[in-house]
Amino acid sequence: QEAAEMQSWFSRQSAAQSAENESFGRYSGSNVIVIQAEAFMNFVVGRSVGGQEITPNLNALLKDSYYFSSFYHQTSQGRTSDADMASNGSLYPLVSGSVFVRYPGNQFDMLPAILKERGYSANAFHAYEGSFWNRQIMYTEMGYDHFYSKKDFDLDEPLGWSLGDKSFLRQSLDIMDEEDNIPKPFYAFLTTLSSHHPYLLPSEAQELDTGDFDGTIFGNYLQAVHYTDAALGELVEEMKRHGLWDNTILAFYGDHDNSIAETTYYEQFLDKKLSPLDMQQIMHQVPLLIHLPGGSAPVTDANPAGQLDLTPSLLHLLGIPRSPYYLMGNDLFSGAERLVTLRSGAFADPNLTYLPGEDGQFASGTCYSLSSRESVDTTLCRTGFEESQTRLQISDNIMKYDAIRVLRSNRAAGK
Ligand code: GP9
Repeated sequence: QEAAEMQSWFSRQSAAQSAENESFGRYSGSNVIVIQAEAFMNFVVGRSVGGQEITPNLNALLKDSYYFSSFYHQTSQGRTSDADMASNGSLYPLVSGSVFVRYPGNQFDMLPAILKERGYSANAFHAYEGSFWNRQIMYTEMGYDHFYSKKDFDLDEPLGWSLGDKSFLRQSLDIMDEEDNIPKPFYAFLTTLSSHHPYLLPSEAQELDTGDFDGTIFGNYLQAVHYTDAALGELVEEMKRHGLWDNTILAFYGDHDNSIAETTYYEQFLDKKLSPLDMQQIMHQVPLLIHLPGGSAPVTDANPAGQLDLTPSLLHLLGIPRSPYYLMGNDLFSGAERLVTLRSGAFADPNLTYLPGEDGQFASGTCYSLSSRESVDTTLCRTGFEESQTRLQISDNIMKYDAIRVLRSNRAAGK
């Protein structure tokens, strides 16, 4: 694509996906805490096993939060790092490899850097080796003041690969709340780890009775998600204790699926037969919760949304116009209709979902109506397919040609 074509796509998207409505800037100056939760999928939300809620804390928070119940992870081979890139940089993952590893030196418009321009401090927290997914380097490029990695935490709750999420979140909040460390307002990005494959928690941390799933990887997964949910509940209590609850936007979302692809587990858990469309949605949807300072009436937004939408949406709440930035996602608070594209070329809009076939050619895919959940004439999905291909191509060119650098310099030169 020519730079001019890319620029005009961004200008169109920015105009379509922003609105200076009543929520624009309503939370201007608030702190922002974003929690990216490992393998935390949407199908567990509001569900129970053996009469026990799997995510009681998330369920309770939803009572005064926004809940995006058809929120897609948009990751590919770069897994957790792709989720981070999509959410903080509003760009797609690569077909192969991770942007964090392959293109850390490119120019991007990243949420931490944007907020720093507005007087925020910005810090990343993840209790694992700093070099994993090239975070140590990428986080500097992204504009964070500091990346608190494994070496910065007291390993007082060893669990799985590293520190348990309960201690991780508690210690992160203690760090965040020391004014000398982190001036306010702040942006904090936290990546959890305890619910990582293969989901084996020590027996004392297993609090669910998973019944027939006991001893299976699926049962272990439910235990792990339940543990992370408990860690979230403790974090909320700590935020209240630290006086951070009423002046902070809290966003919580899952990074990607759990890699457990056997349909039978989900059929048994949900007690119904599942279609290919059902399975695609289960494997690609993660929850997004946004709790606003002071809380809100509960809002469930069931229209498709995705990780690329996080940064434009947070900017909206903070009253920061997106127009100067090269962000591809939707603004979830603009009221505009949304298209959500996955790396595979699958997409969802409010009416249709397209699932590509083996060869990726348009005609071999299947187009579904979301109201009937039946397949419909494939040509109904052509416009969404073509626009999705355009988006993926633009994102790929941004990576390959460091195109945001070019677009910025063209703009500075008045071209
Ligand atoms: C490790 C963690 C896991 O630091 O983020 O990443 P994943 O294996 O899920 O991509």
